[in-house]
Amino acid sequence: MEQVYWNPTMETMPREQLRALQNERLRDVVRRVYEHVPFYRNKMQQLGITPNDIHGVEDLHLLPFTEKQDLRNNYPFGLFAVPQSEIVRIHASSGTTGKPSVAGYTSGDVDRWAELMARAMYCANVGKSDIVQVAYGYGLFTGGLGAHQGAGKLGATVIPMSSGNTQRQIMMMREMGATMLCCTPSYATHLGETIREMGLEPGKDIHLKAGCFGAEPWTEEMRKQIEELLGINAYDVYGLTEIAGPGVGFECVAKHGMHVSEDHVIPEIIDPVTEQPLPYRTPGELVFTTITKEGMPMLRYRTHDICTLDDTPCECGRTLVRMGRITGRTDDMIVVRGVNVFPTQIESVLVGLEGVAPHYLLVVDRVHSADTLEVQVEMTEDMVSDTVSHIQGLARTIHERIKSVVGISTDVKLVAPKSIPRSEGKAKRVIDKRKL
Ligand code: DLL
Repeated sequence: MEQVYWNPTMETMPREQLRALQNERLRDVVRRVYEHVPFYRNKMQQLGITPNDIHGVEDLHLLPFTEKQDLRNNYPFGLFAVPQSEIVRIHASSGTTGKPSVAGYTSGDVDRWAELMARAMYCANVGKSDIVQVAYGYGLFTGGLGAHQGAGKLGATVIPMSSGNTQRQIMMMREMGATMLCCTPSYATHLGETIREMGLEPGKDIHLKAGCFGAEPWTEEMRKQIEELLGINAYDVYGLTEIAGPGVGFECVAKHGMHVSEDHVIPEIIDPVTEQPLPYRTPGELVFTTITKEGMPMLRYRTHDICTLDDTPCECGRTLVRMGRITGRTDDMIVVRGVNVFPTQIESVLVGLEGVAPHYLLVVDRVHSADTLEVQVEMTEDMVSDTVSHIQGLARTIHERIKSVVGISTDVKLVAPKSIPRSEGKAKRVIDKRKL
């Protein structure tokens, strides 16, 4: 039988056996941070617990949470569990305010992360004979190097493009015959549109067959759009600097949620307000405990990403739980006239609709003490030359559909093609003028 798993032992381990492994690794990491990270020792002492109280996953709820702010307070190396001389790599995620959060990786951490990303890419059918174009940014952001290491582990040929320089990306993709693309979904859309504008045809001029896209929320509608534009299979991949980078969650052929490599991390879903763990298939905030990281282990790290976890068996045969698509972040949510709105809800309405391009921007403001939400969406070239009444009709349709999804009236503004800035990395979907 054709091997469909990069690491069959770990990816299909019976759950009881996996639980035993997690218990052992959890006890080990709790002991390590207690001994080597004053922040965790203090937190545990405040809670009146010692490593002896943690026998396994059933005791996870006793452990303290870790917040992004804790990383900032201990900036830059305060949460490292090993001497700095053992750290071989630093990554950081750019915060909009204050200090970035810094993560340090030992050589073993880098290897394990490459393993996670190799699992993800292998799922997308990438192997030794593939040519992987990495168009995530290289640098402190984990996307570029994360995808690079994963492809390297599979023995694939890597084109380390980094993000941006779209014409050059397409030239390389075409001339090198890239078969796999790694970048943000918003940049994949931009690349796909530019390929079409250049008169190039996927399948004939461009030989991509798959893509691993992540680093920002995206919808099923956006997936279809990208698959059509590039003629590929598009897979979702999830990760975050504090835990490992891309590869923490990865989609299989079923494309029904991302498997979490539970031999390296323990995921939980909690109610973001009460902080109580929630059962499988209930949406809430995703929390991770790393159980194999050496450099900067994290206990119950609050991601602020919203999704569900599902332990029902997957048709691919992996026993690892699946996390659903990220529908938003608790801090991405915009509250307009008391109603919670996530950009992905609006995206699901807009993308794929006849007459509009998959580029949009939400502008929130407060006028005469009332919140307003303007939804700017680009028209296609065809639509621009259509009649005024058709354009108005399209705006009305969008308005009604958004209203039925989010429950509030918005100002829909159809804007000229290419007027919304394109992103090469994570797209900016919201401008909240109330916060300026
Ligand atoms: O974005 C790591 C990454 C790179 C993941 C490339 C996937 C591909 P950070 O910059 O630390 O790390 O940002 C992490 O990005 O908490 C989510 O809010 C968001 N995010 C990451 N992947 C996804 C995804 C990288 N597949 C933050 N869907 C996370 C939705 C995602 N949001």
